Amino acid sequence: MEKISLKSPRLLFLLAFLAFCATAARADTLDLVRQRGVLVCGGNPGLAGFGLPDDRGFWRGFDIDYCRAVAAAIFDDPQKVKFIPLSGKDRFTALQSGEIDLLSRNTTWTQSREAGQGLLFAGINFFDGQGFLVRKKLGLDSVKALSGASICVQQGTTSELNLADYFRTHALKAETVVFATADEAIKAYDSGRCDAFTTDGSALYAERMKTTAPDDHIVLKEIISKEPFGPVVRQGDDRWFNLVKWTHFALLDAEELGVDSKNVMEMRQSDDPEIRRLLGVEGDFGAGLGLSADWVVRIVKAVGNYGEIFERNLGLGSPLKIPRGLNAQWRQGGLHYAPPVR
Ligand SMILES: N[C@@H](CCC(=O)N[C@@H](CS)C(=O)NCC(=O)O)C(=O)O
Repeated sequence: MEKISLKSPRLLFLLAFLAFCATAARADTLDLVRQRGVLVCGGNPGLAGFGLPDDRGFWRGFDIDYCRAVAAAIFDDPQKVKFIPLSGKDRFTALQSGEIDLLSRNTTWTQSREAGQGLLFAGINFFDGQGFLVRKKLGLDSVKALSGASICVQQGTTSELNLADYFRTHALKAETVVFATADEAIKAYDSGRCDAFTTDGSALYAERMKTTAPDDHIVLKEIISKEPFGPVVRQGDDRWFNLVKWTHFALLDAEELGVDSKNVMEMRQSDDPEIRRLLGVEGDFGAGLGLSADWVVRIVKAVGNYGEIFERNLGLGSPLKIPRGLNAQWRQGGLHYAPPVR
């Protein structure tokens, strides 16, 4: 075996590398982001409504607005974000390696993605479930009727795993055809390579628009899984985790309390103690996050509250026309229920 001397360049390199890793593991993300002057966010480059650069390269979408909300909380400027386009397969490595500070890309919260990969989900910002897109003319009315069909699906997603589970547990046969990107999968489906295309219900709305004749396709009513999406950070930096988590809660609390991008400045004069705390008029709830007291004012001024973000990107006024459904506030029969700022 080769001996390594204490002065060996390889040993010195190894020690330097270990020291670098230890520093990176302990690094304070908020400090790094401030020094850099920009937040680095991993986003979806191809999913209308969630993440997609427009013709001029300006990133838009529900997940994109979450990155902008965090940038607004830190810099009072929602444009101080650099977006890194990530595929379903590459998204977690980009976060683990430190290439991005935050992953915000229609990512389903699962146990193994969190506990098994050194990551933390900062909350659930979109409640979804997996569905199927099929040709209307087939006259199908249930997923079970797809037995024996070929189904297009994207690699590295929960959609791929759920599909296998569902067909096995229901003793159905399917030919699964796997693609690296959604574009390839939907093109293959559209060209007739598959009888169905499966993914998150929300993405089916967006992907159907990419087919040559969107009206020739329908989304089956059945949902075969739970797909709770949320922003993701690395483990080991509690303050950063809290900052992202409370940005999400603040967006929800603002909606619940009727604070929006148009009225946020005048709402600072409100007598309601909950609104006064949220907007930093009473108390200092930003300090624990490393932010100034008016952190929520900055967020809401820049991107609006949760409801505004939803409507602009996904809601009935957007091309996707997704109803609030489970994504309504708890008082409206939905599942969104944010802890209070107090
Ligand atoms: N929510 C699921 C699926 C996420 C996913 O990647 N969905 C596809 C839906 S079509 C997508 O966004 N693809 C966009 C792309 O690869 O350009 C997960 O976290 O695994």
